[in-house]
Amino acid sequence: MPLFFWGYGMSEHENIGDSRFPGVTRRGFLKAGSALATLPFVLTRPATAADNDISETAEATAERVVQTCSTFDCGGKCDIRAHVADGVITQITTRPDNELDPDMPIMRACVRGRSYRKFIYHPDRLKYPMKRVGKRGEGKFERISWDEATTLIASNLKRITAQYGPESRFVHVGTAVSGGTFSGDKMMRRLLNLTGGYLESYHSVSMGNTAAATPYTYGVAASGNSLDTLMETKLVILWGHNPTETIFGHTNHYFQQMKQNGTRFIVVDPRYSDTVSSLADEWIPLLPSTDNALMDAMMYVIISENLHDKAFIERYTIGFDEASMPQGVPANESLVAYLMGDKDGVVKTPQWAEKITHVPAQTIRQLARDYATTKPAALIQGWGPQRHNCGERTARGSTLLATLTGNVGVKGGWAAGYGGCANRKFAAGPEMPENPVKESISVMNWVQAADDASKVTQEDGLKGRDKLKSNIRILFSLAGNYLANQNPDLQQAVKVLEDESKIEFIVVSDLYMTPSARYADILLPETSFMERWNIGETWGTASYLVLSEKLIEPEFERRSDYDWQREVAAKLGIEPQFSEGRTEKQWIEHIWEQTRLSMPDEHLPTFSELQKKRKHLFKSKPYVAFEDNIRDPQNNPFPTPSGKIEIFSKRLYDMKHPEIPALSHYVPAHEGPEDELAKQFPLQLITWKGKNRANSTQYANPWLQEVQVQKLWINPQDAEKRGIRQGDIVRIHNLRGVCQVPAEVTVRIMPGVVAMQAGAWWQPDADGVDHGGCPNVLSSARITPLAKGNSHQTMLVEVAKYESAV
Ligand SMILES: Nc1nc2c(c(=O)[nH]1)N[C@H]1C(S)=C(S)[C@@H](COP(=O)(O)OP(=O)(O)OC[C@H]3O[C@@H](n4cnc5c(=O)[nH]c(N)nc54)[C@H](O)[C@@H]3O)O[C@H]1N2
Ligand SMILES: Nc1nc2c(c(=O)[nH]1)N[C@H]1C(S)=C(S)[C@@H](COP(=O)(O)OP(=O)(O)OC[C@H]3O[C@@H](n4cnc5c(=O)[nH]c(N)nc54)[C@H](O)[C@@H]3O)O[C@H]1N2
Ligand code: SF4
Ligand SMILES: [Mo]
Repeated sequence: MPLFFWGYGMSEHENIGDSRFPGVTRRGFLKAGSALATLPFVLTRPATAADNDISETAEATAERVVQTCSTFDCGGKCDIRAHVADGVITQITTRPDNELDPDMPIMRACVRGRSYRKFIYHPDRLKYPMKRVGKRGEGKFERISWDEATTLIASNLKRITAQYGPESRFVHVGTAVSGGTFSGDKMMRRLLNLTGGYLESYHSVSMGNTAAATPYTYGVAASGNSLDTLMETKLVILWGHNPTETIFGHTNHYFQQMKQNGTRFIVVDPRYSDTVSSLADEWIPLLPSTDNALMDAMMYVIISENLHDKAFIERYTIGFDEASMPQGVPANESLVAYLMGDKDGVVKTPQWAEKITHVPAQTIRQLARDYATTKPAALIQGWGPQRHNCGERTARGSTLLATLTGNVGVKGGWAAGYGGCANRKFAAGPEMPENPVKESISVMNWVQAADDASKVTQEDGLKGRDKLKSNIRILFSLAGNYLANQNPDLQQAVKVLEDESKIEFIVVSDLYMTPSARYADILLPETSFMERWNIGETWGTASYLVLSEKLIEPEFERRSDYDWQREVAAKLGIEPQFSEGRTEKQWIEHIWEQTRLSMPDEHLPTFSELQKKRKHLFKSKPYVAFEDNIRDPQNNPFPTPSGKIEIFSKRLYDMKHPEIPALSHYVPAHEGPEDELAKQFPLQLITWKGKNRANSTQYANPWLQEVQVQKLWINPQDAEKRGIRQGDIVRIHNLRGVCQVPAEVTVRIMPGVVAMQAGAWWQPDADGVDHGGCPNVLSSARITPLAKGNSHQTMLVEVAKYESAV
């Protein structure tokens, strides 16, 4: 059994959701946190109805088996079958093997889906609304009534808006409900827009760097095909992509078939991921953040061996060589000039790249040849490589490779860049009144905007104004753990959160007492997706909608965000405009009807038909991004300034920023292997999204804790140098923080790199040492230069043995 710190070491009897909560002090909690070995807090839960033998329950009552889905941001919208009897979920299964549905990709429940029941029925779930009684962050709360909670929210909204203006109101990242079309997070924005607006934020921490960079090549971001077009593809290069764990719509449905059909898969990743073990014919590890050096050398090989697609380049692109450069650019700025070292004297050979990436020159040469000579071939980049401070360059670099080899706009190829499919269809959402506040910040600016808004500049990401009008004074974090867990550089964030004179009022809704929930002033116990109505939407390249039905009644005083928001709206005198008289279910029916009307050709079922059918698959023809632009460029120019694919981007060139080169070529990353800081902190730490949680959601699910324990992956060479053996407790540190976890000494990670799964809960002891293995104690809040986005993955650390394995 893995060690398990449920709710910071509180036993279930001390469940913080209960008014009997004894007020575990920070000191008490910290002691509990460091008393790991004494094991007083391992979860032992008496059996409840939900744990009953399933077959017995099913026999005893008329069991209903309902296809449904979670609305998590987990990459999938799988075929979940909830077994419901007597108002209780008794079992979760998935599409049975004998149920044939030729139209629907097979989406079997992953291990997280199989564990939903434990997530929903766990005794540590929050039960009652609570208000903070200790210092902010201390974790002391007391139970209050819903009337008091909504009165406090309404009165603070009024007071803070009157004092600081609507610009002081902020709704935070909260992705646990973003897989559904309706959420408390969206409805909060609606409520705020009806009462003066709020400070909007932009940038997706998931793939915002890619989304910002891709249009500089193609004019638009979405550049993925539907995956059915890849069935004949002979070679797929998965570049920092791990869909065996991250799911990505119905990717695995197709990849598994392709594998059986003989498609060759190569994976470029510093880690031997589950995708490498399940799909790859070849694994190419490279040092994190050096992807562009590998790409540059591949382009050098392709061009110097005359393997590039000359006709394609000539017809559709600018910037390849000096003859195809835009006006007003001096000599030696083209791709060929860069690769041949015409300006800097450095020829971008495989030997050059080997030193930077640690990929052997011969492997680079072979990879380049394989990619350029297999027609068509698909280079598909995941989002791990772009969650770096060089992420925009990495994302655009892969588009140049796709272009050189003529893999853009062709069936079986892939344009790289942002791989979301442009013909994907969405459900409508709740109607959103216009936000009267016109300025917006990058999500990366929120700590600064809370600390001292006068310091947030346009260079940092401020839009619509040259200065913010107000600090963030009231913050809603609904279904997120982005105050003190998933956000980078936790220590600087919590310093601002702990200062109660900065953000004056923080409302959090969650199912659990997460590290972020501890910073709430008002903490609200939301219903789970099984206790609400919704419509689930797929990711990226998949395209279908699934009804997420309310299957069970909420227990205790749990309420959906929408439900309490109606009460707040009433106290602000705007309930009729806010709700338009609809219950949650009526909103879902309304949204479904709007979706149906907006796509008459799709023949969507009516809502009552949907309740029987459960899902709707959009039957689109196979879709290849940019096919029209390639077939008939005269009439369908690329939406770039030149109308062509821009290998060289004059728009980037004109920014005159050393980290935004016009060719998106290799530039050493801050805190990459070439940084001076590497002398002090010689290991690169990366994180990955593992199979047993969706970000931090379900972190504390005991079934999922058994699947995988939070550990630091370290190569035997690096471990040996530090006297670290399998299972030893190690401390990972840099100037921002210290984490303490067991070591997994494994060749699954390359030398020079260590890795930890993202999403573990932050559990600091009295000295601030994190015992949870939350990598954001160590990650950096540095903003990417073009997107003004996140770089969670770029960090240098040192690792030291702390205790021997027992
Ligand atoms: N099981 C599971 N699935 C999930 C999620 C989850 O938490 N758990 N989260 C969902 C969410 S919100 C998102 S945004 C997506 C994210 O999906 P991704 O961003 O694609 O997932 P990651 O695991 O962060 O990164 C993918 C791979 O990139 C590798 N990598 C890291 N740095 C580099 C680098 O510098 N170069 C290269 N070549 N590779 C690198 C990592 O080792 C990892 O194997 O996944 C979704 N799916
Ligand atoms: N180090 C590192 N950090 C990362 C990343 C990384 O790769 N590495 N990835 C980043 C990415 S891509 C993302 S998307 C973010 C995700 O960061 P967040 O958006 O904060 O997502 P979660 O961590 O899943 O937190 C969601 C919270 O919502 C709660 N929840 C679940 N269901 C419900 C519900 O129905 N109602 C309510 N009210 N709450 C609910 C869960 O218990 C959980 O505490 O993390 C980012 N952080
Ligand atoms: S957690 Fe996500 S990927 Fe797993 S079964 Fe549920 S919907 Fe599918
Ligand atoms: Mo994400």
